[in-house]
Amino acid sequence: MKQSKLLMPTLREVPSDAEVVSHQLLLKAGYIRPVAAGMFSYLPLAKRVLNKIEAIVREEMDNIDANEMLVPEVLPAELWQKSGRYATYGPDLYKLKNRQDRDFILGPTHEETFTQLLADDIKSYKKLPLVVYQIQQKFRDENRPRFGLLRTREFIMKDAYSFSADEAGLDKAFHDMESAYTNIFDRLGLTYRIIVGDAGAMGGSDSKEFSAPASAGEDTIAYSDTTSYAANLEMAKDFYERQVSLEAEKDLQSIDTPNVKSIEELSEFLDIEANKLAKTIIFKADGKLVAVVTTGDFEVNDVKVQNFLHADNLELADEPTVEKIVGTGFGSLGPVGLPDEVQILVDERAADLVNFTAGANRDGKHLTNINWQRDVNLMDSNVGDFRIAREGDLSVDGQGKLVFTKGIEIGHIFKLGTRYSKSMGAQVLDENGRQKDMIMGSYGIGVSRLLSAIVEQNSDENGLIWPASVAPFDVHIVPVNIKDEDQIRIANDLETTLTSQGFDVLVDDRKERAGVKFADADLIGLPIRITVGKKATEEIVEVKVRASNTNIEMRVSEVVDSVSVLLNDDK
Ligand code: 9G3
Repeated sequence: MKQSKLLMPTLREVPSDAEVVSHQLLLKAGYIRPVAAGMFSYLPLAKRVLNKIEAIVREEMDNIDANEMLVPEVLPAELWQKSGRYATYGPDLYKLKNRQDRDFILGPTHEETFTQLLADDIKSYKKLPLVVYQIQQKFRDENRPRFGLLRTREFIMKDAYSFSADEAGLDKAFHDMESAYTNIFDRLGLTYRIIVGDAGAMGGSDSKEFSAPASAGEDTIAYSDTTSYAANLEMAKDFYERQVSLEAEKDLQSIDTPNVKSIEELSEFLDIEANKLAKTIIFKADGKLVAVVTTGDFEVNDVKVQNFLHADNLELADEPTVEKIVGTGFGSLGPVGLPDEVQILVDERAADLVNFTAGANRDGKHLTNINWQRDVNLMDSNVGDFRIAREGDLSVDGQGKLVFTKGIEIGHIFKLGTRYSKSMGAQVLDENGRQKDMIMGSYGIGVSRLLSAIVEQNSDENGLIWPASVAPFDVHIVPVNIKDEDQIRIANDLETTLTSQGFDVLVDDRKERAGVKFADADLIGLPIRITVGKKATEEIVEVKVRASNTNIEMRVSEVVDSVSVLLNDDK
């Protein structure tokens, strides 16, 4: 392709709202342009990279006998009313009306769509297992889209769904997907960690997350500094063994704590360590109030709470709601005297507190010498790990300390079970003629997010550095002076020969100074650059490998073989 024909609007400066390297470089190099907050156009260079990423994804999906399909992006609300998610998903779910005033959504994911399709057409276990997938735009009205393609309101996802008649079928699909994902991410040249989803139950897993280390990553990964334990901070567990205290129970006392709201203020006011105080946070889980109690030195982990409750939607209750139901604001909440409608979950560290202090659920008052057995009707089944693990704490495997790092979630695979087959009526007759819910798995890769993840792991101060497997073009031919006959002849001959060898070639035929051409070449980051300059008269050109920044002079006749070697090493 001739660069004079390529839409590649590079920028001198980068807009200040671009905070991470991948966002800055993809804008500067003319790969993406914003249309609205969290919505981007993929310009020709980005589209070429996406095509190559998707081709690799397709190859690996087809290798495990997954069926590529494509379902509508606009979905009837009825489909999500059947699963119950239409009501429980909050503002992230795009909703719209059609001309007959019927309710529709923009699909954020497609468990319901595919499960309904299978439910309608697959009735016998003999037809299972089946794996289907698509590569398609998803829509999530993120509250705070940011970091370019890392968190958007529209994004391209490969979403796959497996349907089987038994657990063994699910385990096989899950295993096949995991190995397909490792092939994909390896071929993309990405560094990544595989994180067991339910980190608590070491060993067996109901989900695995693929996390690419990067400072721009929004996820915090906690890993043990001496073992292979690694978990998303949302799920990470520190080591804790339940204790029984021998301290004698003291009488419950109410104390006036005017204007004492936070744990720090309370700790100061009473001169009691935070780990001896109880912190109470109230959530709305699918509309119901839940109070979660932890010791004052830990934060409540809302993901662990949501998973424990199997809630579709979990959000903090707002203060007016809390005041109406509990009778006090955030600063005086505690486990004693909560209305029966408020379920209480207690972190195990807080459950071991004796004669402890917490809000009295009355403005400006706290209670001291609280003891669980006597003062709170707490069900043992509501005691668990509801805390956010802390860096430096002992890792849950009892070895090593937890270390935190930032990661980009590039893939996530889930054992779903029958949650959707039940609600969508996807059953098959088993070998004994009995109706059985199909057993499902769902498997996602953030395809457009991968663009940014690759850039976050492959760039330098001059610009992008594409691995050969996904580069928009394989070779960048840069004739320095387009008025020089020798240079143009050699450039065109090389383009013809390399193209005939199956390489994608970009020729910078623009009327630009050499400096501009070289800077743009480094910026857009093609793996191999061939500079055709003064030595063209001697049939000598310069080959530059972008990744290692090395320059090699060679005869024109050697170029094609060298390019094959240099690129196939990387492909
Ligand atoms: C929604 C909205 C946002 C969502 C979801 C639903 C995340 C939602 C989880 C998944 C699970 C898997 C198939 C591919 C792999 C991931 N954000 N999730 O279900 F309505 Cl607004 O998407 N889905």
